Amino acid sequence: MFSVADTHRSLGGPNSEMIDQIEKGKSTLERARSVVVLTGAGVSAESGVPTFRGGGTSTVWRGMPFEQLSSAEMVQKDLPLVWEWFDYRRGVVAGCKPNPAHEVIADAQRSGKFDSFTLVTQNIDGLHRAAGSTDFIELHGNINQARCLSCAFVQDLGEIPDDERPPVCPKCFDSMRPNVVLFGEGLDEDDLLIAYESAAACDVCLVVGTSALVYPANQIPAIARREGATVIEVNPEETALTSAADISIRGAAGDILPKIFPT
Ligand code: BJW
Repeated sequence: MFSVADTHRSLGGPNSEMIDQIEKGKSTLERARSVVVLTGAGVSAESGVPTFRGGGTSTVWRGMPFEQLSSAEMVQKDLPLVWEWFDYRRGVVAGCKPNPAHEVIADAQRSGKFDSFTLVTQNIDGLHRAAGSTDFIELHGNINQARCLSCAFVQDLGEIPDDERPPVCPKCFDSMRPNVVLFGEGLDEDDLLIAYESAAACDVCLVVGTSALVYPANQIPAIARREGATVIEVNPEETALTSAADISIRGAAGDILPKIFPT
């Protein structure tokens, strides 16, 4: 006699442990009142946006590791190169559409099923917004904006000619940089505080598609768990968070999220 899990296994589908984890994730979210969702690059992988790490590799562009390109030091050293790197990435993202993971998260927030729903993303790609999410925290900024090095004025890149690099601030005429948070830079304190407070108050923290290596975003699930929340991880690979997650689902975000969110 074969079980459903055996049949899935023989067809190369999810095994019984994975089915069990999906069921646990689903029932936990069905009971949840207050949810925090933390997303990383993996949530956009099925849309065609490359991740930074994962699969044993780390992004390199023109022979340089991304940690060097996406750093506060590089803004000081070579701002035009930083713009080339982000314009290249903007070109990649421009051809990408939200996938079922972004869509399910937006639906869940709109559904009114939860008393509180906070979406916190480390992604700068704008795909949560494109999927219809409206009220969320972009912890690491937005690839489609520039920010003045002097007065911090923020402008949409759609309003700036593509060949004006670095863009010139319309307020104080200093140079502008991409409005993203690079290695060695602090995050917006208000955003971080809201993310931490939401994590401390939630009953479920769902962590999707992040290696959980980057501080301080990786403190969000730790805070949630310390304050008694159930932490669910969705990722095809084991991560720095896996051993501390209550429920760990090995799989792609676009496949798993539609299976675990209440409809
Ligand atoms: C799928 C999937 C699918 C694939 N479905 N999943 C030493 C120790 C501790 C901390 C530090 C340290 N030295 C320096 C620091 C601090 C530093 C840090 O954390 N470094 C660590 C890497 C060591 N942090 C900072 O500098 C932060 N600022 C700060 O801490 O200020 C105070 C301070 C300053 C200096 C020293 C000490 C303190 C700022 C961090 C800003 C990060 N910015 C970046 C770049 C943004 C701009 C850009 O895009 O270029 O943000 S770095 C990069 O990593 C990007 C991401 O948002 C971030 C997180 O990556 P994420 O999202 O987790 O992606 P990946 O690629 O890592 O993982 C993808 C995952 O998806 C994988 O697990 C896959 O398996 C999975 N996946 N397909 C679901 N279909």
